[in-house]
Parts: sequence; C-alpha cells; structure tokens
Amino acid sequence: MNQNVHIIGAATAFGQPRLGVDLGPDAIRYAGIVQRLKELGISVVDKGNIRGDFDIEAGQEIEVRDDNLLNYDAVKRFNTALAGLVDDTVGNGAFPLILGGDHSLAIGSLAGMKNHYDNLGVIWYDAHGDLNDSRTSPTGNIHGMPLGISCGFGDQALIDLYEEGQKVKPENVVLIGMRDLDEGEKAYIKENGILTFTMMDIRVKGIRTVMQETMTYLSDRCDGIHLSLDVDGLDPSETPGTGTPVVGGLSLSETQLAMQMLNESDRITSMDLVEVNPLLDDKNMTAEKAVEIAAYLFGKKQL
Ligand code: 6HN
Ligand code: MN
Ligand code: MN
Ligand code: MN
Repeated sequence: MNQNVHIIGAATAFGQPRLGVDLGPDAIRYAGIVQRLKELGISVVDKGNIRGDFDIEAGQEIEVRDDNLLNYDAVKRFNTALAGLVDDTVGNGAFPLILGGDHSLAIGSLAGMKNHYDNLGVIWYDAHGDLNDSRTSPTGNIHGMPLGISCGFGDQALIDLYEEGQKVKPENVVLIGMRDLDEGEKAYIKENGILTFTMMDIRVKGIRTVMQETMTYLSDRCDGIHLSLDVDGLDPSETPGTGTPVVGGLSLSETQLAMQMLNESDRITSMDLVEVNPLLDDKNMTAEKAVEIAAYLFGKKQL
C-alpha cells in the first residue's frame, strides 16, 4: 500500500436530496481519521474540502429538469473539480482518499484516476449498484448513477467529464454487498457480465471467499484497483447515518476482514469513503465506523 495519503473532502450533496451528507467529510475528520492513519505510520496530508461555487444553501430548491437528472449542472461542475484534484494527487505519487459526500462524487474520482490507469479495477462495496441512467432511475438522483456513467452508460456529457470517454470497463468492476438493485441495473449487470456478490452470495460463501474471488478476478486484468465504499454497504444497525439505508447488510467485522485482505493484497490505489450523513446519525457512530474501515485498509490488525 502507498503509505502517502492525501485526504480530499468531497463535500457534495448534489447527487441526492438529503442535506447533511455534504458534512460527511468533516464528520469523518472529527471521528479522527488523520490521527488514526498517522498512528499506523501513514503519512497523511489533509487537502481540505473542495471549494468553489458549490456551497449548498439551506432550503435551496433542487434544480428539476425534465430529463430525470437532478442537480445536473452542479454535479458536473463539482466532479470536474474533483477529477482534477484526484489526477494531481496520483500524479504527485499519493494515494487519494476521497471522503464524501454523496456517491455521485465517484464520477469525478474515477475520471481523475483514468489519466493514470488504463485498466483500473473498481470494487463497489455498497447496498446499491449505482448503475442507473436517467431512463432506468426511479428517482433522478445522480448518486444512483456514477458507476454506470463511469462505465460509459448514460448522459454523454457526464461520461465525457474531464476526459472523453468511458473511464472504467465493466469487466473490471466487482460489486459487493448488493441487495437493492433496480430492474434496469439488474439488466445492465447481466448484459455486461459484471461480477456481482449479493448479500445472499456473501451469506452462502462468506466474506473471505468473496474477497479472495474478487482479488483473483481483478489481479491479472487490472493495473490499479479503486475501492469505492458506500457506508450503506454495511447494515444500518452499524452505520445508521446514511441517506439510503437498506437492512440485511454487512457487519463491521466482515468489513474489517475485507479491508485487511485488501491491505494484504497491496493492490489498492485509491478509495472513496462515501454517504456519511451526520444529520441522520447517532452520535457520529457512522463516521467512527468509516474511520475504523479506513484503518483496516491501511494495515490495522486486531493482534
Ligand atoms: N447510493 N437505486 C436507487 C436510485 O435512486 O437510483 C438508490 C441509489 C442509492 C445510491 O446509495 O449511493
Ligand atoms: Mn448505496
Ligand atoms: Mn430501491
Ligand atoms: Mn452508492
């Protein structure tokens, strides 16, 4: 693992309707992310939150369009800025740790990674596939679309964000923790043969086997592996502070084991840690779990 981490606060809520997820990066900071990684011997630079004309005002109207892509312009501008920061971070030899913020930020983080990796693998650890486009989305919320967009499916300007074309090949994607897939997403997974581990698969095989199969699958075909971890991949009893919780998820200890295995693989190049919403949380416990998850990815062990 790259021992040189740059934290990028992606304080966006534009991809979904619940304000507060833009406070996620600061909630994770208050839960001690910098100190915890430093204790593990990691060099950490906190680059702060993305600034610009992105401020969210309380009570602001959602930009409603007739094409089922809510807050389209803000999502596009925010992700263009994020892509540039991620690109520079990797160019400087650091590991980008992107704190969210809603999951639409993965459009920007994957676009920034593309400049450095032609065959980037993506582990999407989430209750959801985030593979909708404007036609299949039941909500119009762009946080349900970033993986589809990055694979070249959906709105062309979002696909071409930062750099023209598809950022990730669907055959380089692994979905883990799935339990709330929309019909269009199921069809996309089948059409593209995306390696998918539902919660049912995890209950049958165990997380250890699932992670082994994931890394065996990605190792040879990919030049880097990006982990996009949505805290709603865990069960809401573990991570209640998130906007779209789904019961029946992964436990913290399963997630710790998964992260430990990813640490040992030494292949992870970058991470999104997203959908922490302190306004929906109980005493910041979701941000604290997020810190614990990151600590295991960077080498924390129980003994
Ligand atoms: N997330 N599939 C639903 C939708 O609105 O497209 C939920 C998406 C949730 C997205 O949790 O990042
Ligand atoms: Mn999710
Ligand atoms: Mn649903
Ligand atoms: Mn997600």
